[in-house]
Amino acid sequence: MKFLSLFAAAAASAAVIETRADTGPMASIPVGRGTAASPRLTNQMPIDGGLRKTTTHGPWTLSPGAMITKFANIQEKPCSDCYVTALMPNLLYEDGSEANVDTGAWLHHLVTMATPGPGMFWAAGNERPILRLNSQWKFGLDFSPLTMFGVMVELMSANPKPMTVKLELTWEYIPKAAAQGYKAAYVHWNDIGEPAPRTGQYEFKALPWVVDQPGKMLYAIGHMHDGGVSSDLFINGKLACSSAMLYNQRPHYRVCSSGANDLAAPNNSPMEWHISDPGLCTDFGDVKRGDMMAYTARYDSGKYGYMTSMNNVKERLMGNMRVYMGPDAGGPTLPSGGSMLADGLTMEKAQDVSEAPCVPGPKGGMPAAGGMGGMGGMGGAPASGSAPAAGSTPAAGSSPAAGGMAGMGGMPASGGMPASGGMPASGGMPASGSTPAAGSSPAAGGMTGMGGMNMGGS
Ligand SMILES: [Cu+2]
Repeated sequence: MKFLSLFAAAAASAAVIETRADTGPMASIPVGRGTAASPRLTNQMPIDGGLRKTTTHGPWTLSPGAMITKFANIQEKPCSDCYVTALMPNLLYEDGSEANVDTGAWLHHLVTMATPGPGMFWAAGNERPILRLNSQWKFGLDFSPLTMFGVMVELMSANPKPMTVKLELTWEYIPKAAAQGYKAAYVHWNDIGEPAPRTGQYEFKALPWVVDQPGKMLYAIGHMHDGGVSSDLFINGKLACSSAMLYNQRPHYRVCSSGANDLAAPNNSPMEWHISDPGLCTDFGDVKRGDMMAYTARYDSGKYGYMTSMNNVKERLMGNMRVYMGPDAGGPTLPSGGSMLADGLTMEKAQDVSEAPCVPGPKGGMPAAGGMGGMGGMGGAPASGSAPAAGSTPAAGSSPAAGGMAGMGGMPASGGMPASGGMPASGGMPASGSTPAAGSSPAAGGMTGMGGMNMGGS
């Protein structure tokens, strides 16, 4: 229960560890192809007359060192009969200030669901990433008047004192009456499950997926745990997006090392290394029915530290990449086709953290006196040819729907989702009825996990 999977398909992906030599972490990938973070939504101008709304969920109180999972069922949704075009999560204290690593507050995981509609359409770790679906083409997540919206959160405290936090979601949406030409986007999850951390440079692969309808790849980001280097997406064997894991790029992530035993600060680094942003890929190509989508999650323990609990125990790893796709065709957002850059948005560049001071964290780290010092050599040997760390057996043949419905059994009866509706069998696919490849849908693991969750209020 300590580490409950909200993301999925752990059982469904027998991750395979292999080395790969075809490309480095950021080799010749242009801007918009995973090297830079998205601007925070609050730093973006709305696109196509999109409206903004903030919803809050919680609050929840955590005792020192606690890890809690909460399901907030039937939450206020941002809009009805609309397309959701952008989203940003954040974790706040009751006074509205940001609750983050520097004060021992982790938004360990977040999963959002909308049904009937896009299903399990969004997730985040403590990197609190941005979703943006209409930077170039007219797509959004379809929220109908019947759509019910729910949130699962997994929160972790590394704070020596009790703390009370709430989730804030900032949305951008377009009412359907004003959304001429818009169509529903869908998401496909690529997932390696939750392998144990290893030493050195190593990688995990998800089971490939065969694209079942043509469309545009609108948006993709990877979710990994600290230690991650990049989430790489391949279409027919060719690298389409390498979502770099970007560390310590925002203030609340720069925590000073608590000493030589701080697993989050390897090689005597004066600062812990925490993922603050995933590099995003936006409007990065078309897919055809029958294309093979594959995913590799790359880790390097010699370069970055690991996510740890309050008592300095390593958390398990994750690697998933959500690829948001727009079925043909949908017109361009901007008359010229446009782009995020053309619309006044700029990708946020990685900052040089070598000059930025760290702040003492809840574990009592000391502020760094000087620069970062050398990162040292790569620790350990590549895990070439090693057996999968997780050793999980693929749930081949098991239907995502089965897991999804089983999971619903754990939901509150009163005010729950309707039995007939439940979570979409397709687990994040659109209501149009297409079915993801067996074994690679998040629905199985994610929804199964819900069955064992501690639900209800705080
Ligand atoms: Cu995770």
